[in-house]
Amino acid sequence: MTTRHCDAEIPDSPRPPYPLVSGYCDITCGFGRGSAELGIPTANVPIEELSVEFNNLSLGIYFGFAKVQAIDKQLSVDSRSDGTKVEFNYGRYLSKEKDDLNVLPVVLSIGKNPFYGNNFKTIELHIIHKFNKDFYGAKVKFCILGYLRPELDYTTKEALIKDINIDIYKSLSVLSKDSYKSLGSLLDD
Ligand code: ADP
Ligand code: RBF
Ligand code: MG
Repeated sequence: MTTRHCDAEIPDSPRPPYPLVSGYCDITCGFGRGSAELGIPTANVPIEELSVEFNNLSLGIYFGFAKVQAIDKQLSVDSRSDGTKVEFNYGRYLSKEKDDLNVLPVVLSIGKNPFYGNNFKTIELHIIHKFNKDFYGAKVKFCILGYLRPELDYTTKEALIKDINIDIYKSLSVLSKDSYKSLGSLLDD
């Protein structure tokens, strides 16, 4: 497996403060860059909905599991700060048969996206699963099981995409070990 200078050592099983388990959080909209620019969508969750343990974590890239839940609400439209419109469907197209509602592996970015120069922190989840449609307004519950690396600046978009793909590969590899995989049950209701 590729080893990068920035890679943290990942223990054989999660060590405190992990596992950290969230409640169900709202999926809000960001700038829409994840899918459009990187081809890597991220479900953004409001940091205010997370406990102090989550908010005290160092900025960086993490892995764990996530579970999405639809809510029963009428479609609505919200506007991004740049005026573009986003349809909130609250997860009505999520499919149990397609495993969309399962406990799924996730990579998370907690940070200020230095490549884009944000001046505020976001918590974004890229769920490692192919969804057929977006699910703005749905809820997501997740656990963090470990830390991968600090967030970095890049000179090209391609270099960022390459690193995210390594993050995904590494996370899937760790999450397949029994000591990590068994913790998916933390998200059972
Ligand atoms: P935004 O900046 O509004 O968060 P993104 O381009 O990051 O826009 O897209 C995020 C949206 O894409 C999520 O809110 C979710 O509805 C949808 N989505 C589709 N596939 C995934 C996935 N695998 N992981 C996370 N979100 C996904
Ligand atoms: N943004 C950065 O500026 N630097 C990073 O090192 C970085 N790593 C990321 C790793 C993962 C696994 C994910 C899902 C996102 C990462 N991002 C990073 C955030 C990325 O810039 C952001 O998701 C998009 O701008 C869409 O909001
Ligand atoms: Mg996003």
